[in-house]
Amino acid sequence: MANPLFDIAFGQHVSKTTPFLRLPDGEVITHSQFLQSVSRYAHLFVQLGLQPGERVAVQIAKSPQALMVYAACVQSGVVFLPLNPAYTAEEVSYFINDSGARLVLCDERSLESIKAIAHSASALIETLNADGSGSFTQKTLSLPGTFDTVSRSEDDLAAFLYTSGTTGRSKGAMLTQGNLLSNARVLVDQWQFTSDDVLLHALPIFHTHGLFVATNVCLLAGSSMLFLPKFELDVVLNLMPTATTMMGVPTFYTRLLSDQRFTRELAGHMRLFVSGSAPLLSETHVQFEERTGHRILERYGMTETNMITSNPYSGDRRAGTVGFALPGVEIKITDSSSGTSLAQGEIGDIEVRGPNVFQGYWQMPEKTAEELREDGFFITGDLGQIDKQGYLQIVGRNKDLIISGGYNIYPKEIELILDKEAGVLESAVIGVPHPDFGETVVGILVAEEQVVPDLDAIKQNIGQSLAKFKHPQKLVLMPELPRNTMGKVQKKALRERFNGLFS
Ligand code: MLC
Ligand code: AMP
Repeated sequence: MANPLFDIAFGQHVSKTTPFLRLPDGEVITHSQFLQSVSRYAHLFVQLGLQPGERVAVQIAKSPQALMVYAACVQSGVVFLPLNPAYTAEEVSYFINDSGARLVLCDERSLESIKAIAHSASALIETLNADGSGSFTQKTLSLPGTFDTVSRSEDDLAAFLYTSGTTGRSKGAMLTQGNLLSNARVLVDQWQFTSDDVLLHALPIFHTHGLFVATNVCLLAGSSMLFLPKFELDVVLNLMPTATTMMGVPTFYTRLLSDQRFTRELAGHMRLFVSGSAPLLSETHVQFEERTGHRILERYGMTETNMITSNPYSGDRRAGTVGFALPGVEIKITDSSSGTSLAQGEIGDIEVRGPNVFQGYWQMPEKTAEELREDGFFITGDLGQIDKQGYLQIVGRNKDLIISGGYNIYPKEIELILDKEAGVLESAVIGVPHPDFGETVVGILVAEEQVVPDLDAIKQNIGQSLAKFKHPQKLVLMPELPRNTMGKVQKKALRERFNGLFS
């Protein structure tokens, strides 16, 4: 096949005048309208001199046009690199330079700050705003609505998704067409998506969940999407009776349950609710079933691996578990130090192998070798156990990571910034339970002798460097950090101490 991902996900719909995207204001974009714009965008990539395999870094709001950029990248063989619009210029600078992006797409409002970064990295820059306007779309208006799809193989790269690391340095996970396609095929089958489905899409599209899981599944099945700019409770409640499925992070489900308008009748037209990206509390699962009669289907995945496991569509969806390995995907539980497989029921590292697993981290062979074994097993950094029936339960993390509202936050990245602040001797960043976001960030600071650090100034400074969702919700001063005999900071003790801060 000439370009497997494009042909199967997008191209198969080229002449369809059926709805693909339904927008909250009632506007409908059909498959063929969508693909005509995609072709125009692909032509512009060629005009701008982009070669297959080169990267396009995209920091724009969620919109139909943003999705068209993804599709145009696939059609022209260019690598799609989506970035959270919440990232600061400092964060974006790292991604542009590290990836060697040839083109940067940003909102007009951030043009001033991003332009200098793009120029110094010798990247081109164009704008694309939330309403679809901008220099990029302007230049595509006169271009043809058909494009000769560039030939690609399943081993060619389709996307780079940056994922932060325990060292504080983000890594570009390289995902191939085959990684994305194999996973979407399995999920369509497992979750029984068809062209009758209408997915309530309220997730961001710069992460695996909203971009690949939601969008690729709908494309492969020919389903349509109610495409919302973000999760807004009123809008979601209003539109739910016209949808059949929803994918969300646990915060979506706790927010729905917190509203009395969310009733069994309102969810009556829905056939499936999927949750992932962060742990779904068993009590949320139970409350949801009591309220709606639906059992949320929880699944487990990662940027590097796409989806790994899923609870069954037809069988027992078990609260507190993430189900079984997907067809074609192998999982095993191993001993952290030796890497050997553990007996059934024991707790250890979750490792995964299959066509879903990425190719490695961009220009970081040592990091890749640390996490991706030669035999193809990827060490997820999550700890789990498999019960007698084969259900996987995630019991913890072997990596210092906080998941807030489905966003991953690596404490090291924040600690490196806090440690540089005036009057701060050292810091420790932890995640503590939060009623809305599941976990939230707390920064613990130890002051230099005889100094009282200015916490307000520190908060302000953090804003220059880090996206809002990574900011500590609270900064606390302590005389010293608890350490074990090896001198390692005991974060568990800190988490226990500050456990009730937000409850
Ligand atoms: C927003 N804020 C957050 C936040 N989201 N803070 C911490 N954690 C978050 N996740 C900040 C805002 O900047 C704002 O700051 C304040 O919190 C309140 O905003 P809000 O309006 O209540 O938040 P909202 O915009 O509604 O966003 C919450 C959310 C959103 C949960 C809807 O974060 C979201 O869509 N999360 C999904 C993340 C996701 O897609 N993850 C998938 C990763 S892929 P202020 O101070 O300005 O008010 C992956 C693999 C897999 O993990 O398995 O799927
Ligand atoms: P990311 O790096 O953003 O792709 O996030 C991947 C991480 O999210 C995994 O390593 C897990 O720690 C976590 N995760 C994803 N799905 C689940 C789930 N259903 N339950 C618990 N944790 C999850």
